[in-house]
This record gives sequence, structure tokens and C-alpha cells, in this order.
Amino acid sequence: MALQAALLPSTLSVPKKGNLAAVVKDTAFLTVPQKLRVPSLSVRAQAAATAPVATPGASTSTKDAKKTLRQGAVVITGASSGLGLAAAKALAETGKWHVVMACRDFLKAAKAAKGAGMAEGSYTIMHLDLASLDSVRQFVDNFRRAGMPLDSLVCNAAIYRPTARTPTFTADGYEMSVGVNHLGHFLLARLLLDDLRKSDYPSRRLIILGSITGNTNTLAGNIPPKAGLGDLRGLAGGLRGQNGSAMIDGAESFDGAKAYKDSKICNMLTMQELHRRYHEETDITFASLYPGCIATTGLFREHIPLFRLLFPPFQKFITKGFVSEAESGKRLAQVVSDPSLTKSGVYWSWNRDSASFENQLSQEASDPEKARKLWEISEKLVGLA
Ligand code: NDP
Ligand code: PMR
Repeated sequence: MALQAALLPSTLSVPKKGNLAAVVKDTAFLTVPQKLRVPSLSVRAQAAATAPVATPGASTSTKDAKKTLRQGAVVITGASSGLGLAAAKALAETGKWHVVMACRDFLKAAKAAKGAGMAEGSYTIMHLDLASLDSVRQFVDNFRRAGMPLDSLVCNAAIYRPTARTPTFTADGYEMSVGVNHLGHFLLARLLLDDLRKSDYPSRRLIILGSITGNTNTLAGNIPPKAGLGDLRGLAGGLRGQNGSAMIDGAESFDGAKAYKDSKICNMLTMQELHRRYHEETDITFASLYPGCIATTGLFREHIPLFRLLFPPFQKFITKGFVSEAESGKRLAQVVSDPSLTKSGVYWSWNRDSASFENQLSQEASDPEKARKLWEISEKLVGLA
């Protein structure tokens, strides 16, 4: 059956497109948008739920009543397409958020923002290639030099190489899917934690995208190849491929689909470890989410054409797990800014009526011992320990 053939993990190999789009380094000096200038009086003490939004340039006037809130600043990685772009648009359109689109392809991001109808001045594009730890550090430097506050960080970018039977590697020599989806974001989140701490915004949030396919307590998570980190021996060995394994669990052969799903477990474990280590002390909200199956995005660009053709109708009419890019963007925007989603350490999902709920992670994706071990190995790999 064509449907089954296309949707079941394929052993077919197809010519692979270049993984990384042409990179445009943009180091243009950035100025802080007026609305983002931090008011002299901190508003952190107020509940996000009750704080009205500032008109441009407005600031807090008295200690108690009529608090106004400056515009928030949110960094979204991979905002040049799919979910990241839709969330950037949804947040920018509210006027409450200035969106920093952290993207590897500056021109693509600029076109995407324009094409989506995002108003000039509602966003800033900054270069970030998560496949290079130097680029991550450079981004953090550039962001700080731009003088903006950081109120929310969304680790959204990802690559998925479902048909790859041989690994590719980041600039630092780590397998690409885990390198980009997990290690790049791990370093980014760790470095920007300081900036989130400094923010005077009432509800500061750090969000990392997870997925149903990384959770083996679901039907979708049981479609082979199943996610599984094993004892992390491949990661501890540096995911290099040549003299060791390119897979986190240390498997000899490379499986691109599994590498993606493994990276999503890492994303969900990292969010929980951040919560355990920093929530109480900083009051930052750490969250992850499964936004629904956004079957039309660029994530599936390397899949076989038949899959790309059949996957959206399969998700729409058979699993009924399909969501449009616009709807998923609203969901992610909710996790960034909805006053009712301030609980930390949660993996959010949505039911068929698009109502959010706290979802259960699989045993592995919520294993605190594994999260600690993952944290310690990742620290070494990104040069933080
Ligand atoms: P897209 O492919 O549309 O978007 C991925 C984004 O990541 C693109 O902007 C891409 O940039 C960027 N990116 C890829 N590699 C790098 C890199 N090296 N450095 C910086 N940016 C990079 O996919 P989605 O919108 O579907 O995925 C977004 C998130 O949602 C991912 O974390 C994914 O795991 C998650 N998710 C998606 C689901 C789905 O059904 N689609 C379901 C569950 C979770 P460029 O435009 O230059 O390629
Ligand atoms: Mg899956 C309840 C059913 C359900 C849901 C919500 C998803 C989501 N999928 C479901 C079921 C099935 N899928 C079934 C029954 C099959 C076998 C026919 C199936 C197959 C399948 C494939 C081959 N599904 C896939 C693939 C992919 O390549 C996608 C993937 O694993 O990406 C890592 C995928 C997905 N299914 C989903 C979601 C959300 C994805 C993609 C994205 C992701 O996890 O980020």
C-alpha cells in the first residue's frame, strides 16, 4: 500500500539535499526598539495575568495600581519557517512582543517575515547557526550588544534526516540532528539563562520544543525506530561516528529518524533539568510542548516525496492529529505569553478542542537520573565543564 509504504519508516535512500542553507553572516549593529527600553521601575512583582500592556514608551508609574508593562522581547530559534515563523507572527501581531528571529539563513528569514506579513519594526533578525557552537556564542554576544532585554527564549529550530543512513556532522564534529536540536540549544539556553535572570519582566520563560514521537507512552512514539538513549555511551563518546558511535545509545549503525527522536528526548529532559536546577531560585518558567502534528512544515523536506504527499491527509483524516502552521503558532505563542501557562516543568499539549493540558511524558523522557547524566555530558561537549 502506497500510504503504508510512505508512512512507515523507509529503507529507501533518496538523494540528500544540502543540509545547511547558505549562511549569511549578519553582524550589523542593532539598536534597541523604543518599546523595549526597560522602564526604570521593575514590574516583576506583579502577576502577568493582571498587568496590562504598555503603549509605546510607557512605563510603570506608581507602586500599586495601574501598572503598565513594557513590550516583551522573545528570541525564537528557527523562525524562518513552519512553527517558529507562525509563532513569531502570532506574537508580533499582538503588539506585546518584539520577536528576535534567530536564524541560520538571514535572507530566507527576511523573506519569510515579509511573506507572512509581519510588520516592520515588530521583529529583528539575528544570525544563529546551531550547527556551530562558535555561532551560538557569537549570537549571544550580538544579542547582548544590541542591548535588548530577554524575557522569553524559545528553542524551536530542528532538523530531521529520516532517510539518512550515514551521519553528517556539525562544525564541532557532533552528529548533526543531536548537535543542532540538542547541543546547540543546550549551550544557547545555558548562556542566555543569565539574560533571562536579569529581565524585569513579570513572567520570564524558557521553552524547548519536544514531541510525541520522542515519547514511547504514545502510539506515535511506538512507530519504529523508537526513541531511546540507552546509557548515553555514544553521547559520552562524542557522537563522532568514526571511532565511536554517532548515535546517543552507542549503536553501531546510524539511523537518522531515531537520531531526531532521541534529540527530542534530550530536549524534554533538558527542560526538566533546567526546572529542577533553576526554577526555585530564578522564578523562570521552564516548559516544553507537543504542538500537534504540523504535517506541512519544512521539517519533512528530506523525506521521500510520497511521504510528503500522503503525510498531511493521513494526519488530517486518519490520526486526526493534524494542526495547521497557524494553529500551532498560536499554541506556541500561548506557552510564551499566556498568563495561565506559567507553571514550570510542564510538557504542554492540546486536545481536539485546542485546549491546553499538562501531558504525561514517557518514563525515559522524565527520568531525572538520565536528565542529570545528559546534562553533565552535554556540558562537557559544549565546553561548559
Ligand atoms: P521547519 O523545518 O519548518 O523549521 C525548522 C527551523 O529550524 C527552520 O527555520 C530551519 O531553518 C531551522 N534550522 C534548522 N537547522 C538550523 C541550524 N543549524 N541553525 C539554526 N536554525 C536551524 O520545522 P517545524 O516548524 O516543523 O519544526 C519546529 C519545531 O517543532 C522543531 O523543534 C520540531 O521538532 C518541533 N515539532 C514539529 C512537529 C511537526 O509535526 N512539524 C511536531 C512536533 C514537534 P531554515 O529555514 O534555514 O531551514
Ligand atoms: Mg506518525 C495517533 C497517531 C499519530 C500521531 C499523532 C502521529 C504524529 N503519528 C501517528 C501515528 C502514526 N504515524 C502511524 C499509525 C504511523 C504508521 C503508518 C505513523 C508513521 C509516521 C512516520 C513514518 N509518523 C511519522 C513518521 C515520520 O517520519 C514523522 C516522524 O517520526 O518524525 C520524527 C512522523 C510523525 N508522526 C506524528 C508526528 C508529530 C510526526 C512528526 C514529527 C515529530 O515528532 O516532530
